[in-house]
Amino acid sequence: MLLQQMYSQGHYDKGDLGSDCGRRTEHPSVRLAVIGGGAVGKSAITVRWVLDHFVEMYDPTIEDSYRKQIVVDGQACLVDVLDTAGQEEFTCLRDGYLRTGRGFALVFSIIESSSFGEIPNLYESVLRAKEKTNVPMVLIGNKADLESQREVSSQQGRDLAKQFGCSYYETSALTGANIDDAFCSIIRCIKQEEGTAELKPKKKSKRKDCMIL
Ligand SMILES: Nc1nc2c(ncn2[C@@H]2O[C@H](COP(=O)(O)OP(=O)(O)OP(=O)(O)O)[C@@H](O)[C@H]2O)c(=O)[nH]1
Ligand SMILES: [Mg+2]
Repeated sequence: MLLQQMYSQGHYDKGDLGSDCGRRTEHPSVRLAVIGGGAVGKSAITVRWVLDHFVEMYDPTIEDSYRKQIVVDGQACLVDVLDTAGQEEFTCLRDGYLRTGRGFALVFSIIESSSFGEIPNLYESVLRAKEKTNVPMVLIGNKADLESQREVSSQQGRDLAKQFGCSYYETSALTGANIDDAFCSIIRCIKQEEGTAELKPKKKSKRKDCMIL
């Protein structure tokens, strides 16, 4: 299947295929890394966001990169997404992406409390690597469609995000729920940090302000 080949090669550049490629260089690019434990759905939410496709089969990631062009709050930008390994044997790659990522999606699975338990350590690793007390981040509780198997409550997720000073989203790569909002939130955080955009929080739904080109 063509789609399978594109993302298993580890790089999918939507801009290369889209009609907007001639303008790509005009837009600032942001680099974000999707991090979390094994099998929590990091690849699935990334592929859902970039390709609007649900990856049903579990194939542990070593490291894959994707590129997507979007408009957030009226400003076009290129997003480089690094889908990282959750399996322990690949933690040697961690230093690299912690250093190069500008923002981080911290992902756990709501049906696996141990994956939630791993998040504080990951959070600390990010702050240590960046040597900062505040790094653009979003906390994501994935597999929200599997409500009957839930082990981590929404309140636990919200409380942890509050401690981190970031937003919390419950997503489903299966249904696509909240995926755009979660990724757009982190891009806003990166832009705010970079000071490249004059962003005023909107009162209405954020979804409308995140447009995929
Ligand atoms: N029902 C449901 N299944 C999901 C969801 N997200 C991921 N999965 C499934 O969970 C399994 C693991 O998903 P992956 O995206 O490969 O997990 P990962 O975090 O990338 O795993 P590593 O690459 O090993 O770190 C796959 O079988 C996915 O289909 C979701 O939101 N809902
Ligand atoms: Mg993966």
